[in-house]
Amino acid sequence: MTRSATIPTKRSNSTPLIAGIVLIILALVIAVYVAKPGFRTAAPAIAPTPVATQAASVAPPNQALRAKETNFAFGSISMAAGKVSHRFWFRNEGSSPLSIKRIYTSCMCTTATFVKGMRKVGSYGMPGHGATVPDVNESLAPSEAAYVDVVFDPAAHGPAGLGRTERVVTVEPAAGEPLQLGFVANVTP
Ligand SMILES: [Cu+2]
Repeated sequence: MTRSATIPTKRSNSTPLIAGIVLIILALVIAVYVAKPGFRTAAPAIAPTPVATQAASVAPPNQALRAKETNFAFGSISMAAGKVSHRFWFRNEGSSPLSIKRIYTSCMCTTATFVKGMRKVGSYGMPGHGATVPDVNESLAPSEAAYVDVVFDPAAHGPAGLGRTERVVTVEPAAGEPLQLGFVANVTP
């Protein structure tokens, strides 16, 4: 009787202590995980969504040209397997026609072709080194959508291009802020 009485007393004394320790460890684990620099980049499937949401809420209300997504992750791609492509949709959310003035890329390994319905214009590359990128001068009616087909050649830089690679395609309307469409890839041999 005396024994069985002391055991429950011990248990009930140590239970809050154990629970406290477990909570502290749990908090530390969460803190370390969130503070890790790789926390965001380690999850490419999740990363585009917050970025896109942020861009939409930060954009000024008079910004008519809106992209469906402003970031895309190819994941791991192989130089040997050749070029990869991704389609970035955007649309004129304003109430008047909008003109796409220019489209250009941040590097020569990346090209972008403007496509609206059956019409294809481009492809456009990186400006500079005496090379001027010709104007697009395509218009979008209110609510009209179009896309750019972005092609990335992971072998363009040779072995120097291995590893994490980020590129940006800029779609410049005649008025308003340019659209920045980014992608990331991990280039393997
Ligand atoms: Cu490049």
